[in-house]
Amino acid sequence: MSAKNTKPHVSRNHAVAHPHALVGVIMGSQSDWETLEPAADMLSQMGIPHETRIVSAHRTPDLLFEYASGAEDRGIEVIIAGAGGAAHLPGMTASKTVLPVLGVPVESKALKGLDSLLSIAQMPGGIPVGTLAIGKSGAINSALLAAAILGIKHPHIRESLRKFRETQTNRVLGVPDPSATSQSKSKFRAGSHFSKRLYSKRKTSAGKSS
Ligand code: RP5
Repeated sequence: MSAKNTKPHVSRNHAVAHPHALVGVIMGSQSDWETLEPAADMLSQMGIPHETRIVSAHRTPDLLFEYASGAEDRGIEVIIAGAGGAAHLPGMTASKTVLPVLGVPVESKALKGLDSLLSIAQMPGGIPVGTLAIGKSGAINSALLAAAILGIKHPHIRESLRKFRETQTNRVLGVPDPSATSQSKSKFRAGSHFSKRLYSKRKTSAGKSS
């Protein structure tokens, strides 16, 4: 991409494009941002250029078509699409591009996201959407899966992912005792006080019997 062409492109439908984004994170509503923000945070943490946009399958269908059909030409390599309820955004996006589309079911108020999950996962044969878990776990994993996909072509992204996984493993191995976490520290202290009393009782009775 030339230096001249680094300004965000704004179409007549206001689809603002990040000039170097490899991942497009789209969502059906502003209300989905809370769920999708961890995906954007994880992409930032992995050093993956991305853009975030509200694109609604139902409220802005023309924008959805424009975004999905133009993403490949703009250099986007993976699309993460989050939506809730009758969640048609990931599937419709997938129908307009051959880029991999990762769907994040947003937890809906009425059905706790089961509606979103089924709407995204139950695609007809021929148009796949890689469907993640409901809510923030799914959003985080969508970014990690995007990193794995991008890592095939971009070795530095694969190494970022490897580093993330190593750090995560070491963090878990570093605290093998669940009672040592901050939440259970008070219990631990109480337990240790109790143990001390018990120990001194035993010592006393042991002393008596000897
Ligand atoms: C879907 O409808 C969106 O993805 C969102 O999860 C849900 C509710 O949208 P709002 O009514 O909060 O804008 O299209």
